[in-house]
Amino acid sequence: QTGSPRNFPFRCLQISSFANTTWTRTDGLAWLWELQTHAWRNGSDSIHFLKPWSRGNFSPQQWEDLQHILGVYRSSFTRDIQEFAIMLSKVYPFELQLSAGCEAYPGNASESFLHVAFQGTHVVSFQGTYWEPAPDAPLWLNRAIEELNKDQGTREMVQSLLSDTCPQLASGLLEAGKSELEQQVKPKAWLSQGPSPGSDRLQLECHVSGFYPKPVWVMWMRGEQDQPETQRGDVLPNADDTWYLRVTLDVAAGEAAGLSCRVKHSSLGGQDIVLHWDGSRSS
Ligand code: J81
Repeated sequence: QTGSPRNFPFRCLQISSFANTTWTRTDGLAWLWELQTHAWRNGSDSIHFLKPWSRGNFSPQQWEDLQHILGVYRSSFTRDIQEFAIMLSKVYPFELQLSAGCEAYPGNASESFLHVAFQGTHVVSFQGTYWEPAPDAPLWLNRAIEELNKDQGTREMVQSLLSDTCPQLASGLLEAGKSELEQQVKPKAWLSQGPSPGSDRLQLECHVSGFYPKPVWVMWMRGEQDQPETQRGDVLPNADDTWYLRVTLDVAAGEAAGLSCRVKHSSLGGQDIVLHWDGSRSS
């Protein structure tokens, strides 16, 4: 894999809650691949940098300008949605989520996207130069989309943010944060006994934590044999940009001896971690 160009998408998420006609809040966050780079809390005038390299290659003036555009956008968005809610008789409370971003490819190419979800379902996207309904969007949305498309100034701004600003920010972030993005952090692993799944049965737990990047392989084994009944949890985030995974196996109490947990991760360079279940702990 070394030497081959890797792509790291840059994603911005906006979460807007409309509780009733007067109470709303909007929060924003941005991620480069697995790392959160920015946070924009409701009511805050400025976008918070979460990494020393979150400025990318933007000048202070470029950040000023971007923050100004986004500040105007946030209050206009809230007002627009409240007006749409009246026009379309939408019942409070409701949630809107925006997901926008881009990915820069070698040779100045890039791809961008902007999707909007209403109550968790994708309803609108920005495609090229227009707002468009999602394939199964409800019909009532067409009136909102018609209104949105009348605003040529906003369409031009969205287009320029997606096709110029986003890739420029993303490639600057990529350059500045490359070593952190490409770092390898080794997992630690430990075993424990979970709640008993039944009489004479044991739940063996293998915990793996502190690794980066996210892809990891963890299996309960008997010798060289994978145990297919191994149950894998979700890979969960730690607070320090590393990951955690718990993998369990239910076995008859008499069969726990001889089992081991094997961990493969890119940081280990082929030196898998192997932990053996201590038969004395379960007797
Ligand atoms: C309940 C219904 C749900 C329907 C789903 C709606 C999806 C909404 C998506 N729309 C938006 O995100 C845009 C919201 C704001 C926009 O409509 C404009 O009000 C706002 C201000 O526009 C005015 O000033 C601009 C200059 O500041 C231009 O002159 C414009 O012509 C004029 O109308 N527009 C902006 O703030 C532009 C920036 C958009 C950035 C979008 C990033 C996601």
